[in-house]
Amino acid sequence: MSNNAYKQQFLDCAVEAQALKFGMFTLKSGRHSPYFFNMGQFNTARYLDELCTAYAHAIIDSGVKFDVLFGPAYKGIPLASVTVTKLYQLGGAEYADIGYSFNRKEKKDHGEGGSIVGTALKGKKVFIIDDVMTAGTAINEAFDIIKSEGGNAVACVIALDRMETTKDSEKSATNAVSERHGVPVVSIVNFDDIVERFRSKLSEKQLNDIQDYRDKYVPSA
Ligand code: OMP
Repeated sequence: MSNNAYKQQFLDCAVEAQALKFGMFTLKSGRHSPYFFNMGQFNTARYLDELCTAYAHAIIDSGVKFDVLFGPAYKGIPLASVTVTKLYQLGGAEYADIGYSFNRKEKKDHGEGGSIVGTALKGKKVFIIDDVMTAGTAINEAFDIIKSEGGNAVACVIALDRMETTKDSEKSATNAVSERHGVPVVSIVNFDDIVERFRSKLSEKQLNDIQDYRDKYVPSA
């Protein structure tokens, strides 16, 4: 599938699933956004299949070699599990032995103990899979977990790069995270892809709100 085709298919599915909505939403950062992306809406067999197919395309396109796909709890758990099988289906033998894992939110002190379920991260090249990046707070926690487990984070993939500045710098969060950890941050789509795809369907007011938001929070390239 061409690069553009899987992105468009993913965006159309996001609107159909009501994962992508236009309106006014308050973000974790306190910013008031004219759109919101809710990964939890990909909650049927077909939606999850479409979502993880798009993730697998983005990971394959990145060309990064890795051992384990790691999805931080809770939202990352189905993402890592389903995407790793999609990688095998789409990418073939090269992905047959890729592991997957996720962290426990509560540490277990009986049985084998430990805070990771699935493939251990120690000494492994780890690809992080997560939902959305706004200011980069959530993803930084995932890098900390991998480090504390002795793993080596080599890249991360998100469904949506909102292209926004972090709280404390003028750079986009994706650039800041990429520089801070020395790894590529890839996404299925970004803010620009959303606006381009739905421009003709949005009202003038919505487009103005989007432009205002961009002026405030999205650094010029
Ligand atoms: P940062 O931690 O600031 O990068 O924000 C990312 C997190 O915010 C995601 O993991 C979500 O919990 C939440 N979020 C969304 O899910 N969708 C959005 O469109 C925007 C946010 C957000 O609050 O910024």
